Amino acid sequence: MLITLIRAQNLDNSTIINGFTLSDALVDGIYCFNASPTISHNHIKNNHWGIVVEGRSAQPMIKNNWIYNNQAEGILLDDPNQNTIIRNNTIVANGGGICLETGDEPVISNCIFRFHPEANDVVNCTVSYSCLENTGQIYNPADPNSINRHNICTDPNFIDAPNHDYHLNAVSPCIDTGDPAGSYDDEIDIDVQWRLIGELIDMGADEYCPGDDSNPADFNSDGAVDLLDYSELANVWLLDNTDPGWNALYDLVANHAINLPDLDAFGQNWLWLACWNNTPQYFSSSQNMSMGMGLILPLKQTLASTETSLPSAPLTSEQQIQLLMENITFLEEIWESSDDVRQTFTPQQWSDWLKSISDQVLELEND
Ligand SMILES: [Ca+2]
Ligand SMILES: [Ca+2]
Ligand SMILES: [Ca+2]
Ligand SMILES: [Ca+2]
Repeated sequence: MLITLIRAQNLDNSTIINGFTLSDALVDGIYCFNASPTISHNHIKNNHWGIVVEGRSAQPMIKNNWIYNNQAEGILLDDPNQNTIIRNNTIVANGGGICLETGDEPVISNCIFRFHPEANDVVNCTVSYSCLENTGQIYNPADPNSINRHNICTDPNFIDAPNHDYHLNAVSPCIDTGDPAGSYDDEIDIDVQWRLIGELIDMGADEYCPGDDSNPADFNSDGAVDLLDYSELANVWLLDNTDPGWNALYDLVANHAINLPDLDAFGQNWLWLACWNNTPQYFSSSQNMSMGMGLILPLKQTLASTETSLPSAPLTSEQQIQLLMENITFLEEIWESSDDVRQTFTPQQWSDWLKSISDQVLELEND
């Protein structure tokens, strides 16, 4: 067994200690001495201390960690810099939560403290926008300002605390009760989900992800409705339930056939992203965004004409032909304009898709 798992000493703020499980150290999970790393998205458990911060000449940022089951404090502060920031950590079932041994208070907010000897949640320092068991941080007559710190003292409603699953369940009072004035741009939670789902940031390291985590048009279940799904739809285009290869997955508007109502339904979910998906596979970078926007518009415009008329009133043959021709133009344009499309699909796949549509146009014209 190691005494200290990570020793961060005299490091500047370019160091990031991210994504580790740090467990079973005889002394410290992380010992941070006069160093300013960002410590984020770690599971720090079963050590003597979780994190020890010491020294006035540095300012670590400790956020979005689960810190639990450590024998002594989750975080011990020994004469830290007052600009040390500790926020959005879930600090649970340790000998204590955060203890300031000596020195100035750091800034502590948006944390959850639970299952500690009650007086040990937070010792010698104050917290704000946090969930505690220790009522002294909620309103302390000797400290009238305590009421302005927006702390709460209720069960955080973890999904499964006995098995160390400290995600928030749907009724958690920690949802949307973090500090509204904080800056959380581009931040992710312990699950690599976006922060700021819902109205406000949540307390603790988990941002609660509501029901918007799946979509029937996300055929490949990667958390995004994009060209990859469009391609799957293309592969089954115009099949009905008597055809080999029929799969009801694609029959979004259930009529035992994959046809225009399904394309319409697909278009309405176009570019949907699951709340857990912060890395959409297809439109991941800003350079792709312009292409994404280019895609949204023609598809939506193309499909808009069907929105009010499908599925209740069938389109006339002329309307169907027009819709299909617009789709062909749209697909030709994105093939020409996008390197990404050409790298993702073979010319054969793309022309098969186009041909299947133009075949349908011919069929309609011959009727
Ligand atoms: Ca939220
Ligand atoms: Ca989450
Ligand atoms: Ca998908
Ligand atoms: Ca259908």
